[in-house]
Amino acid sequence: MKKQIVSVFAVVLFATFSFAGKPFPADNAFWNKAFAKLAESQLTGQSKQLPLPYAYNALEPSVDAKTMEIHYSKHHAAYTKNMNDATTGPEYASKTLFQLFTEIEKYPVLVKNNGGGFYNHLLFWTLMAPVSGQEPTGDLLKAINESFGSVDKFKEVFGNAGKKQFGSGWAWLSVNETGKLVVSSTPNQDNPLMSTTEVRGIPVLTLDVWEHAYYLQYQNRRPEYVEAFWKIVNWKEVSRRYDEAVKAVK
Ligand code: MN3
Repeated sequence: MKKQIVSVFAVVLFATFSFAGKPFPADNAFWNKAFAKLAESQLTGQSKQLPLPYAYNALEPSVDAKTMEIHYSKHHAAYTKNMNDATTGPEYASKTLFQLFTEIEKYPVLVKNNGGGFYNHLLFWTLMAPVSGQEPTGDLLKAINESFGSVDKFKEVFGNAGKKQFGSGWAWLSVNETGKLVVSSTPNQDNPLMSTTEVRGIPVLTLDVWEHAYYLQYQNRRPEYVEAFWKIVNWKEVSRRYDEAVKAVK
């Protein structure tokens, strides 16, 4: 009996402290604190493209070399230049890119579109690799099973987010404010780091479903492109980002 009272007391105490430390829904202060713990937290509106971590033809046959070349050297380069041009004002000098994202409604749509375009692609390149047959393992695998039931079920949910996104946009797997994995999609160059996005979180996997990402090779067959993506997912990097994100929201 005494033990029961103690454990009930402990649960109430824990619940109180959890609530006090983590208001729901998570606010901008919460996200800014979480984002500051990420490896990419030093990015600003004046950041540069990183070198592509593999050759343009390295992801064939899932993604053809010409698409990779145009996507990286034209599209991503343009988002980067346009972001840099749009963020030269003094109001951007002391802000990181992630700080801008947490109050993105305060800035011109040019900053949102090109800041998103810069970051989303920077992230996307790291999440693919010229490997095949990799699957999620360890804590990431456990979390996927917990949130979706199985890896196959997760792939179906994420794949549908990409296939069904109307027009241009992105599919996302993110760690939300409670540390759980969630799938979502966004239009344009929006992402889950932005205050204007319905499902907020720290992205750990993403897929570009703009036509420029697949049209040369797949034309209107977006579902084929989405299926081919699973052959080149860099699960090691997804795991690293998952571990980092879970620590950041704690
Ligand atoms: Mn793109």
